[in-house]
Amino acid sequence: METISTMGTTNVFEIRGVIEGYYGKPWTFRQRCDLLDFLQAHGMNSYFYAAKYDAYHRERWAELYQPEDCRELGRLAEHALLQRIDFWYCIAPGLTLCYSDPGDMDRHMAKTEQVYRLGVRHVGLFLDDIPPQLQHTRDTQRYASLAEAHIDFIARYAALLKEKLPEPVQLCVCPWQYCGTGEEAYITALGRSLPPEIKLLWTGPQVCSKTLETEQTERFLKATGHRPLYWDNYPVNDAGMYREMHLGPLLGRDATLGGYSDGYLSNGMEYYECTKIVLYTVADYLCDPAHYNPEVSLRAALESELKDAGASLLLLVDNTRHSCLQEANSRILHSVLFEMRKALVKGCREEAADLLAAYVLRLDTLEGDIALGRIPEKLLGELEPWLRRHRGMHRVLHLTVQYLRNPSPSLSRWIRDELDAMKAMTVDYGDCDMELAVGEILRNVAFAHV
Ligand code: 14T
Repeated sequence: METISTMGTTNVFEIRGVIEGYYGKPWTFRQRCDLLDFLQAHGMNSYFYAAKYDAYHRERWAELYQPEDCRELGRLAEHALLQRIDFWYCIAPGLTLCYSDPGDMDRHMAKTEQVYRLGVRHVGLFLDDIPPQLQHTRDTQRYASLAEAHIDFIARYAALLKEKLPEPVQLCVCPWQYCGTGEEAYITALGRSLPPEIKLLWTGPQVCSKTLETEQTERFLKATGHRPLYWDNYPVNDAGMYREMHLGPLLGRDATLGGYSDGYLSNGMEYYECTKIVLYTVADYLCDPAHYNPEVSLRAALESELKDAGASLLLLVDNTRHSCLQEANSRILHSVLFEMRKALVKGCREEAADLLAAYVLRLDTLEGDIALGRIPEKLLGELEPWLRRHRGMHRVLHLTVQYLRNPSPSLSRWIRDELDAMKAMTVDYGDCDMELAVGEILRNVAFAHV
């Protein structure tokens, strides 16, 4: 049942939810239950289980779950039902599957039936991130292309779902090619051959798309005969993005997208607590795309999770928001450095020191909040490498204030050592301008006693 206030309007996404589809440590049972509660509380309705590093989802897709895993999956499906969240169990057999082998289809069906018995009524067939060529001679003899093999396998699978399972089961497919325009040969052929009730996942123009636009969606529909079910690769930070922490709000998704797609799923980060912060903004967008305000939503998210400490954590968040959605990082720090440079150009060193000191004071407040236990340990644990970088920056800026007020060669050396130590840290952090600004100061501010 639809409960959100935007019910009836055309731009609401039908499927609204989260996909656990990243490469990395899967979320725990407790985190997944917490997520299901969160989804329900925030107007979303779907959870896609596609944990790349659950061996039984991908590598050992052909094997059935052991009884203990089964119990846990069953409890999860039950919890989802209780919260009225559709639980989509996704299987990714493409690494080894022989499409034309009846034995492989049997194994695939047996796995489906295993989760069906646990209460699953929504399944995904995932064919992403697999070799682009058919791997088995049997298949190359039978099919002219990967698309043809996929079309045939999906059609037979869909028929078996209807034939063998007493209750209806919804099916979605993640195609081998999951991004672009929709006009590429593989996806056009696949889309056109599948009936519209089989949903097609799509990440937009890129794997991690900077924008998702209604026009792109219409083009996709025209080419494939399907409305895309958006798999949005945000905030996910796996693969080449592992140095980044994506705490920025959702950006760049058209307000009218919901009326032109089958739904929207956000792919999470393995850092569950951090993911949740971003999901507040995703939920705000999904519930009322036309009035979504990213910055307001982000502040509200931090406040809901952290109460008063939210405002101080915003300082760290501000430096960890670089992603495919947005190159710019560190709005707050940038404006401080900008004002400081203006003061220095005028020759007002005291004014520059005061401006920076005010920022350092805010950083002190964050440390105070941490010391007082106002920021949950779970969140701090996930943020550890980024927090370490943040603290390095804090030390440098603190010393720079002192240096501006009372420069000395030893202080200069100390600051340079701290900056060098930070270079060894392997996280992306939005304060590179800080290094430049501090470097300038060290070069340009004369020592009083020289
Ligand atoms: F199927 C998809 F829609 C999809 O996005 N697949 C994976 C996904 O599991 C992963 O979390 C995401 C973000 O890295 O991108 C896809 O995986 C890739 C794609 C690449 F182009 C991993 C590495 C790549 F170079």
